[in-house]
Amino acid sequence: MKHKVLIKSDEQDVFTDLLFNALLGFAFMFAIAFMLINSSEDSGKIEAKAEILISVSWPDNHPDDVDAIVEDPQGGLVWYHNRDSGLMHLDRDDRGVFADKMNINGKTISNPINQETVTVRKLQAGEYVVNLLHYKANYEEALNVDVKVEKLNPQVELIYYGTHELEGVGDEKTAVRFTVDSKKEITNVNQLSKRLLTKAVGRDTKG
Ligand SMILES: [Ca+2]
Ligand SMILES: [Ca+2]
Repeated sequence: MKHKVLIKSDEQDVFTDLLFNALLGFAFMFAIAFMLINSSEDSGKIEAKAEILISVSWPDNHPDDVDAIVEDPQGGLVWYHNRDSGLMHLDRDDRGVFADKMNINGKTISNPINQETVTVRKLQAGEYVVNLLHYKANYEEALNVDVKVEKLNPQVELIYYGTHELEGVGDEKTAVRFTVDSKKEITNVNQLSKRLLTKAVGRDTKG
């Protein structure tokens, strides 16, 4: 039979082992958690990377549906029917006031903003064309649409800002064209008209 002090010492050893294992377990979980946090931050950075931001906006609460159509140097199109080309991405098809009301926790929240944003994720040398399409018109008078093009790297640089009038259903206008040269500089910003809808038409209409 062991002496009372020795028994106590054994119990303490078991306890110390348990405590040590528990601490080791916690340390391990912390390490895993940190690795997960860091990796998700990293992938987030990659996801958020953009070279050019193209914003198309029209007055808040206006019921008209305007569509941004952007063509890249390879002839790839991004628009409401094809929101992602791999190199370009359209955030959403803003349809005026349609689908601008959301139900959050039983309350109806409305988003007055009318805006479509296209991000160019990787610059290709050649010409980009930004067109506007008046997909749905509710009034006789022309609709003013603002177009902004920004180059984001190495610092934010405004390439173009202008207002364009859309004059009814089916009206398609070239808002701006610009060329990316071999040094990734923007040149030849102009408004020469180019129809992109002829390429896009027949592929789809909205439901
Ligand atoms: Ca739209
Ligand atoms: Ca809207």
